Amino acid sequence: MTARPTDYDGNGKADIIARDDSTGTLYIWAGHGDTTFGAATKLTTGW
Ligand SMILES: [Ca+2]
Repeated sequence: MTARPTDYDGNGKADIIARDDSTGTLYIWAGHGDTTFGAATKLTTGW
């Protein structure tokens, strides 16, 4: 897995996006702004 923090949805709270290198699937964990994150959500495949 490779991951980096970025504000993917533009709400001012850093989210985590990670790619599963074995499947090329991108997941996002939406940040709550207090260092906690929501459940993983599949973004897209083919990465
Ligand atoms: Ca965000």
